[in-house]
Amino acid sequence: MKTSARPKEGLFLGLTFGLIVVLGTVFFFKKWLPDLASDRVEIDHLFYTILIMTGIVFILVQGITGYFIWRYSDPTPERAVYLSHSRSLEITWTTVTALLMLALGVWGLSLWKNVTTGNAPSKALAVEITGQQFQWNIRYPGPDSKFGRVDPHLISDDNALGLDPKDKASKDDVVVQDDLYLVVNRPAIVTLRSKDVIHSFFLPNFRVKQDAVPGMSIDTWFTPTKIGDYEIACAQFCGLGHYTMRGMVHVLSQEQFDQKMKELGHVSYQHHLLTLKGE
Ligand SMILES: [Cu+2]
Repeated sequence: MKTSARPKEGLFLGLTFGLIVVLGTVFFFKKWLPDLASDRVEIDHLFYTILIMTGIVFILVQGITGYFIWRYSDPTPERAVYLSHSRSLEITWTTVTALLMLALGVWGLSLWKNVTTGNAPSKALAVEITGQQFQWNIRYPGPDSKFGRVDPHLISDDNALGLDPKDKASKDDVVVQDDLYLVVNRPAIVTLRSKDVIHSFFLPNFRVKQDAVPGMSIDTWFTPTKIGDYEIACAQFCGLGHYTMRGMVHVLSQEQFDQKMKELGHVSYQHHLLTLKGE
């Protein structure tokens, strides 16, 4: 005859796992990514594929665990079936998991190759971005489409990148802080560098995140697809002012962009250099 009641622990733990299932389901359906403004839609596909796969497994495992805790906390002698092992079950879950991981790995690697070393179209807009505590120095090659020479010895408050005023190609380079101008539907190749510590160039709306490492030049490319203003964040803790290391991407039409470059050509550091030299 059944006399003893189910112990409180079983009920409590069972309900706790039930709560995890409820919360897991709520978070599963939340909006995970900000509005997409670039051509990197495949990153979203990969992200949501992984989220759906792991989300379903997570919710199932927590739910079944909670149910078993509750079910077998019943002190009436109903024993669970003892299973030492099952070869076919083990082979199945190992193979299926391995194949899924392999597929995700191959997909992820080919995607990564495309956004980092993949060939950007030749009409791409070239921009060089140098991280510095705590700002983004953004350099455009100017009308000659050539980045001029820089020399670390020439770095000063007025010349953040050490542009060499004796180099012709440097003269028309445009350097601005924290405002990145790009052209809608025109691929952009960003070359990332750093003057001091590791920073991370993060454009949430563009699905772009790439470290800027001292001593290295790292390229990444993407195509903005929507006109508008978007955030640039530093995603690598880089010092006390890290939280202030914030900029904006302004996606413009080609005409607006050309106009902007003209304006900036007159206020950039390059202009200061020429003024200093009395030219
Ligand atoms: Cu930083």
